[in-house]
Amino acid sequence: GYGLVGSQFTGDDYIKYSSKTYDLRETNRVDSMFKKLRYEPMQLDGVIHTAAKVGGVGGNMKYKGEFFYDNVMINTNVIESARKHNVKNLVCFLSTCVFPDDVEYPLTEKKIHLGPPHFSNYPYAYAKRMADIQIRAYREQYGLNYKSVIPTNIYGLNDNFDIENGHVLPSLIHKCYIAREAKRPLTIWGSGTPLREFINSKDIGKLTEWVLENYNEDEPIILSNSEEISIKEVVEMIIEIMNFKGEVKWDSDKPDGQHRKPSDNTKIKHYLPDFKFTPLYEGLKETITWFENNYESVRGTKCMDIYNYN
Ligand code: GFB
Repeated sequence: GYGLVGSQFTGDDYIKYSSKTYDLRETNRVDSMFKKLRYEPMQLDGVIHTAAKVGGVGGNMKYKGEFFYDNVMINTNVIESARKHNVKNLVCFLSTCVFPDDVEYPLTEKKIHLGPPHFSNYPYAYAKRMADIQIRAYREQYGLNYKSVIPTNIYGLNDNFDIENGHVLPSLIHKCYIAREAKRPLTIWGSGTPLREFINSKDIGKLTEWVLENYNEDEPIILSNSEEISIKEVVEMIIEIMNFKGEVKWDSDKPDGQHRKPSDNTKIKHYLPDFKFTPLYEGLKETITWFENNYESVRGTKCMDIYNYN
């Protein structure tokens, strides 16, 4: 409830728990959580399940076993315990990395299982695909209004800015901050040619609330603005916003990950034709301002002494 996505759901309408209180990999702890919810004063209308072991291409390639086990246990426990405790409505998060690496573009909701995912994050991708299977099975057997969303790369406030294991935008913002403060070169991973779609966590919050209240289909729904940008172009945006004047280096020993994952947002645009996605430049400016104003308390900034970063 307090991470990149969960922190978007605030106010008296929500009861939120953090992984420090309930380790969702432990079945009995998840059951205790749902039992506790029974004694809360408010009617439980539904569950937005945002918990996951997540990371960028670096974390996914380094911790393949953990990414598989943790996410399979978290999702299996939450979906099964919600059912056992009579929860009727649940939204689960997949990711655009679940799609096959070799499939006809654009990526639509029907193509999830049409081939193996990219080697850089297959454990995480398969774990997320199993949540899709579990939800379809529970809808058929129990008639539950459980569904899943497929967000593209999410960025925003309260993200994990760890340089080694974080996603690309928070990692680059953090590295650019260090390079600027320590007057050192800014090193970018890979070739810069891969393409990504980025969606602001505020938009994900609004779209997910709509899905909880209005969407009830077996098939997941993609949440994306379907606007691709190259890593190189997004680096230029970050450098401009952060007023970095130093040298930029490219580390070709680091992975490019998937070359692209162009998602088709026809379905969400059909339901919400007037939804306005946050422009990337505006979203990055807000995220960078927040990061610089909160540096000491931001997740992932304790990973190093900024003046010893090379
Ligand atoms: O967000 P990211 O790490 O993961 O983006 P994916 C990786 C892309 O950004 C690669 C480039 O093309 C990298 O070469 N990049 C450049 C960097 N500099 C950096 C850097 O300093 N840090 C990082 N992390 N990347 C993830 C999946 O894939 O997408 C997850 O692994 C999840 O499971 C997430 O699905 C949404 O976009 O490649």
